Formats: sequence, C-alpha cells, structure tokens
Amino acid sequence: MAGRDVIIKPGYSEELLLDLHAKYILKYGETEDDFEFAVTDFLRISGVYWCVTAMDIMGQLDAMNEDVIIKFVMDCFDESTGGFRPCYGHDPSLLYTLSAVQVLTTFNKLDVLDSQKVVDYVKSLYQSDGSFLGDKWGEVDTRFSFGAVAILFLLKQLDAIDWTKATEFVLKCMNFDGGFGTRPGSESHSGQIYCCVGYLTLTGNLHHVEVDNLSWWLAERQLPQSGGLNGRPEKLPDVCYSWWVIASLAMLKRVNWIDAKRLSGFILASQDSETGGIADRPGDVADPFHTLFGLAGMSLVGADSRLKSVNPCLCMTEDVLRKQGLEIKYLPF
Ligand code: 7TP
Ligand code: ZN
Repeated sequence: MAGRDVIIKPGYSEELLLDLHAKYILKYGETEDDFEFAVTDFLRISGVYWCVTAMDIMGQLDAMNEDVIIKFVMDCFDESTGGFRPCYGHDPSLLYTLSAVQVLTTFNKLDVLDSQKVVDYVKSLYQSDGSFLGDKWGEVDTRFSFGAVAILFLLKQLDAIDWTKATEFVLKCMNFDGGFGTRPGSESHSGQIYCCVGYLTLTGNLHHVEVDNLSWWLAERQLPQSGGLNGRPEKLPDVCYSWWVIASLAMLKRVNWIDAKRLSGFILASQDSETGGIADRPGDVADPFHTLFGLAGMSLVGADSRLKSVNPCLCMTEDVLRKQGLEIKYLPF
C-alpha cells in the first residue's frame, strides 16, 4: 500500500547525540527562577514525566532536581478528588494522574502520596458498562482504560477493581483488522492499540488479541522511503508513533516484524543536532514529548547500548520497575 512519506536528506547525524539531548532536557526545565518544564500549562505534569523518563533512559536522572520536581508534582495533587492536575489551577484528569504516579515511582517517592485517595479517584471514573471517563467532563476513551489500570498497577492496587467488565469494554473496541479504536466501532489507531494492548497486558488478558492479524497491521505502519512509522494508513511517519507501534509489537513479542535499522535511521534523522532534542520528523522543531519517545524507541529496538532498557507497557526504565518490585507477566506467545 503506497502511503505518504518524507524524504530524508543526506547529511544527518548517524549517531545518537546523547549529551546534547540531556542538555536540551535540562535546559527545558529552567525558565528564569520559575520551574518551567512544559511550554503550556495544560500538559505540564506530563511534560515533567516525559523529561524525567528521557533522562532516566539516558542514565542522567541524577542531573535532575528531584526535590523541586516532587514538590511540583505534589502541588498538582487535588485533595478533594484524589486526582492530579496538569499544574496548579487546572482540572485533574486520569492522564495527568498517571504522569504524576509515573514520576513519583521513578523517584521512589510514592510514600508521600495518600494512595487510597488516588485509588478512589480512579474508581470514581469507572462506568457500569466497563468504560472509564478521563475526568469530570465525561468523555469515554480506551486511553482511560489503560490509564486506570496503569495507575493501579504502579500503586500495587490492581485488586481495587473487578476488571471483567472493563476488559469486555476494551475487547468491544477491537476491529476486524485486529486493531483497536477509541470506542466500539472507532477505526484502529496506533496510539489506541498501544493503550489497549497495554491494558490487556496488565490485566493478563492479552490472549484475547489476534496476534498475527494485529502484528501485521502494526508492521505495515513502517514506510518504505524513510523507515519511520505512521499512526494510521495514509499518514506521515512520526517519531512518537514509532513508540506506540514498536511498544505494541514488543508486548506481542513481534519487534522483529519491523526493520529496526531503518527505524533507528528515521529517529536519528529527526534529531536537532544544534539545540539537541528529537522532533516528530526530520527538519521539525524538537520537543520533550518526541525526545522521550524517540529515545524509548531506540532503546526498544536495541539501537544504542548506552540507553537503559525501557518497559514497553509503561514507558519507564526496567531498572525502576525492578527496584520497586513491579513485575509484569507477559504471555508466552
Ligand atoms: C504542539 O501542539 C500540541 C498538540 C497536542 C501540543 C500538545 C498536544 S497534547 O498535549 O494533546 N499531546 C502531547 C504533545 C506534546 C507536545 C509537546 O510537549 C510540545 C512541547 C512539549 C513539552 O513537554 C507536542 C505534541 C503533542 N502531541 C501532538 C502530536 C504528537 N505528534 C504529532 N502531534 C501533532 C500529542 C498529544 C496527545 C498525547 C499523546 C500521548 C500522550 O501520552 C499524551 C498526549
Ligand atoms: Zn508525534
């Protein structure tokens, strides 16, 4: 199938510019005397997660100001709901709560949290049809099913919810092509597939997927010209989709269904060799989001031995998960 693609101009860096990326992330966090991790308020706590995890993968976590980060994260905690806001003054949501829990886990600081409140928050978003809302505004999306189970897994509170109905809901979002969408009947999309495969992995239900059918759809996301991966047929390749796709393939034990060498070439070409950081595709402006998922993708395909191993389900280092006794049981495909 002919898809849209980009042409990589010759002359890009053939190696991963680790020092430059670490400097880029560190600099991103400092604006005047204020702690400014993200460009925009509405995603700041997720920006903190992207930066912290990128640094951890590069083995540079020690260079970050842990105390300032933990204080920022806890200032985002909303006592009245038990959820986390993206920053002070905004509404809490399940997605920002996952980012907060991921950051606290990485710094081994979950004990500063009243985790029962967080558990109750997650339960408050559970619907009788098995779906989850993302926040009080009431949208339903399989991303929230993943967010819910990932939060409770990290808090070691998976038993707080009976996942039977929730699993039925996720499986209703499976399509004839083996992929998953936002809600029942929605078209397959790499990001949604990642969330559903991650959900099914954490709840021990991955045997319900049609492994070969789904892996085939995922492998077809790699574009012939650039080696990058797209999120859906006919879309341009994007570094972050590299992550959603190969992380899904990794959970399905099918990473070798894509050409790792060509994918790493695309990610390397998306580096900004002046400022540091990685962009969505070659020539675009770098940001922490694509920097994390570019590094995580490079780690997952084993493209650079200086990178720590990344867990495909949670996008955190295996080091952190091991140290916290967080073991994921994969199915033996
Ligand atoms: C620049 O325009 C956007 C568009 C959407 C900025 C943010 C978003 S988003 O919050 O809905 N989101 C994450 C996201 C973040 C960035 C970004 O982060 C820039 C600087 C920083 C600092 O931390 C940039 C894009 C982005 N997108 C949009 C996107 C990604 N690839 C192509 N595009 C257009 C993803 C978007 C949705 C999202 C996906 C995964 C996730 O864990 C959280 C949110
Ligand atoms: Zn992207």
